[in-house]
Amino acid sequence: MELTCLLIKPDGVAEAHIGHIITRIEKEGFTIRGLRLIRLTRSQAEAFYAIHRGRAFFEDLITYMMGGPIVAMALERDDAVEQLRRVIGATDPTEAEEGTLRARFGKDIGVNTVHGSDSVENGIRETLFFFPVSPSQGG
Ligand code: IDP
Ligand code: MG
Repeated sequence: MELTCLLIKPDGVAEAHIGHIITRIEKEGFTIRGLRLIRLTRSQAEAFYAIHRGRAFFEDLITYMMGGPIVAMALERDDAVEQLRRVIGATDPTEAEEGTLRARFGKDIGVNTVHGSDSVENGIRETLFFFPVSPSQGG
């Protein structure tokens, strides 16, 4: 079993897609080990996306992620990282496969509704970021 981190970004929460996304995640065989609604501070958003500091889109990304509450989830299943990336689709919604969450709800390469961890290591790091005790204890 593997852990990965799913975020429903501010547009997904504001446009009332939480229920759809959770239903899809459950249908895809993920077990929700942690779940919380949180509004990120600037320092939290910058820490979560520290790897992108210095990129041209960094400031827009931070402003977007601070713009409203998000839903963070710790998800478990076999091959969780790769399977979640399959469900969310490509970063740019216009390039995301039909049926993926980003193809359905994403606006553009910046405002793309959901986040999924990109490696097993980041799956652990990112779930610990939101659920510092233990996701399996309900965060
Ligand atoms: P990912 O979310 O598919 O893993 P990353 O390259 O890790 O994509 O980028 C993190 C987030 O930064 C993206 O989901 C998107 O919100 C934003 N982003 C990435 N590339 C661009 C860009 O070229 N322009 C604007 N925003 C971007
Ligand atoms: Mg990424």
